[in-house]
Amino acid sequence: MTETLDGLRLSRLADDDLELLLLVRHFELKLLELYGRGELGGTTHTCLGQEYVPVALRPLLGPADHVFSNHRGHGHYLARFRDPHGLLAEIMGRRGAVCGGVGGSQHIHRDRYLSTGVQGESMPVAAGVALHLKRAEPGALACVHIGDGTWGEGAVYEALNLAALWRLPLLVVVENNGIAQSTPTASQMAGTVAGRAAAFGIPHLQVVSTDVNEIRLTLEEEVARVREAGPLVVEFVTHRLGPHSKGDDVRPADAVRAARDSDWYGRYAHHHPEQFHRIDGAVRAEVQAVADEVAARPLSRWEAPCA
Ligand SMILES: Cc1ncc(C[n+]2csc(CCOP(=O)(O)OP(=O)(O)O)c2C)c(N)n1
Ligand SMILES: [Mg+2]
Repeated sequence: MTETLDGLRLSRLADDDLELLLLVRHFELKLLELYGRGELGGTTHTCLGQEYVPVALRPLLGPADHVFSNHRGHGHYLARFRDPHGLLAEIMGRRGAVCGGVGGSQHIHRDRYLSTGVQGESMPVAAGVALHLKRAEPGALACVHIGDGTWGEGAVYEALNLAALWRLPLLVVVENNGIAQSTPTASQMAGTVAGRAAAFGIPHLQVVSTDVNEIRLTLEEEVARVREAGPLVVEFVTHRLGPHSKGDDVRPADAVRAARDSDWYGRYAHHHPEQFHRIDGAVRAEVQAVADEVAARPLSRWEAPCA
């Protein structure tokens, strides 16, 4: 799959999709701002630049499907639940937190959604859940998000092996942003993600586009096939716009510039200015209101296991 002819044009989205994209963008920017002011503790990894991945996948996944997220998971959570209050409360340790404030940014459990900060941990867990789904709830799938650097974890291959052997309904979404913390992918990965999937006989699809409509069209049938036929690796070629977590961006200036040039945000504003500015302003105000309201809440208390 390649970009459309002018290389950068983005098709017009439904208002609802654009709202979600912008919700994730402004939520993440707000987190970095709150950190900068010392109002958040712990750590956080923003998905700035990668927001379109879970937004594109959203209508392709149903309530019976499980989503396994990683350390860069705020967009995955917001695309699933549209719950910025619960997530920010979790990160800030305030009342109304999704997991009582003990999970923080990286460890969230809600219904059929689970995230982990331990790289690679989710792959065998997702494969196990996919096995259960195949037996008990045929038609449902397990979707697991991992980064390019996580292909350095052995657990990934144990899970791929069994997923292929047992034809498990496992959708592996690789967000290949070309870097793992401070190590460029080219410096640590021999071969390719495609080659590694092929070694297990698992189909692989590479997505270069950042156009949500186009991505959905490409993936719709492929994801449907996972439900019946077995695993699929979808590799998004994407960019990390921000630092790895907070102030730890050690990339050379040209790498940061290349990431910014690929960003959907400015391009969408350029191509669809009226819709963009109308919704962008509203979502900025919404996120500010969420931050004000959540920051004013009392501290969270651990009372019962999270949902
Ligand atoms: C098992 C394990 N080792 C190391 C870390 C520390 N760590 C957190 S994120 C990260 C890099 C992950 O890179 P990638 O998979 O490409 O995801 P990205 O951060 O680029 O989204 C590392 C080394 C960890 N969380 N878990
Ligand atoms: Mg990476």
